[in-house]
Amino acid sequence: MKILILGGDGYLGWPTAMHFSDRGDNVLIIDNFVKRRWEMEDGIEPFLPISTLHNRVNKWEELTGKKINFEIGDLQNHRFVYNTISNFLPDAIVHYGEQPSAPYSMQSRETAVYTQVNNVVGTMNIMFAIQKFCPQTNLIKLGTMGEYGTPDIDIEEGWLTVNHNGRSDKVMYPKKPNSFYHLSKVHDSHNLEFACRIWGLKVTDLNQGVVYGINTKQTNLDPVLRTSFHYDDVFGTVLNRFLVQAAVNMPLSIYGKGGQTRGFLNIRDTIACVELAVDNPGEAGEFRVLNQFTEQFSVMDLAEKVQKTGQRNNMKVDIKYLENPRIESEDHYYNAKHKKLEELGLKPNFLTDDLLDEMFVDILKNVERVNTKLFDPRIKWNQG
Ligand code: USQ
Repeated sequence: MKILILGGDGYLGWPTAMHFSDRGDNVLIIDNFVKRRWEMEDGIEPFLPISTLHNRVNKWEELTGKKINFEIGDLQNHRFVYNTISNFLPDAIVHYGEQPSAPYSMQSRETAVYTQVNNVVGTMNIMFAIQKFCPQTNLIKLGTMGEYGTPDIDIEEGWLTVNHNGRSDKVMYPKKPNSFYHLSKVHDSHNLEFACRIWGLKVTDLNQGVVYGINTKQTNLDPVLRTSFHYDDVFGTVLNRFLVQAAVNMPLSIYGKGGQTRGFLNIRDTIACVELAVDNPGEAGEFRVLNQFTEQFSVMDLAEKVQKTGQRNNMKVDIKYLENPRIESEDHYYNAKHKKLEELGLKPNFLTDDLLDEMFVDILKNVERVNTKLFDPRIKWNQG
């Protein structure tokens, strides 16, 4: 298959590109390296140094004999998007090419507007290019579980049947997200659902939970192939941050009461889910939504798991309750459905003690790389 990976230089995009190349697909990456620029803006570095994309694809070819091609360009530039898609005519497009951080989007008016313009316009350019040049293409769009927020009722997979005044209809599940970033994905979902209805596009929206993990089968092959693992306050996700904090004997930074509950998944399962969506496309005209996570935990559950991981490795781990920099519920009902990917064949990698130990030991090996100044949350939701 011809597979186009948007955002193929990123934390998830690069391992996904190698995975499809490994199984023999013809992979083309698009990236504009802007994530590397955002890191510089906020004085952030990934845990371990990341090679240039040129070096990564060269190393990949040297080790496997397989070629990953890439085009450098911005999805906001529709001419670039049209040229690349009309030349490559992909069978599937995997779209990770967005600004992915809630804190980044909440820094200022500029970063909020930038996040929404970048994410919404990029996705619209892709939609229009598919409609114009390859309407059969299977678009797999990375959405987020955060689109739903934390409603006081069960979360369904994308759609909800509503009975109202004696009549019934299937509507998109109501959205109440917690950041301008999460809102950008809500806007994408609405635009894509409309494109399915009017043009008959084939779109799968993967509403992904919080991803953790450092390695995949392919990133383990060579240090040049590793992916960018973050523990900072802007791009680091909660479990990744806690494991790094524990490794340097710093207290775990629980925001507020720690009752915030989310869906979580291993980076290896991200790739498995995307593969299932590529290999099992939806119908033309169908806006298919799959909730992509394997287990739900509260922040406090994770802190306790990391404390125990420390104990197993002879380290004492403390907890610190910080004033929550975000505006979010800290104690709430949460029950999100996530059956459809398992029905397609997903075999989850659960968060076992062995998996926690493996990540923790990997971090301990390079503990001198950690910049402890990057733990404190600098961005506040109410700063305006
Ligand atoms: N949190 C802490 N302490 C920390 C960091 C985070 O208590 O040191 C809390 C946050 O307040 C929040 C929860 O942990 O309640 C999750 O925060 P996060 O930073 O791990 O994840 P989030 O901002 O929700 O965003 C991440 C990814 C985003 C993806 C989303 C999936 O950055 O790209 O869309 O997870 S989801 O959360 O399901 O919307």
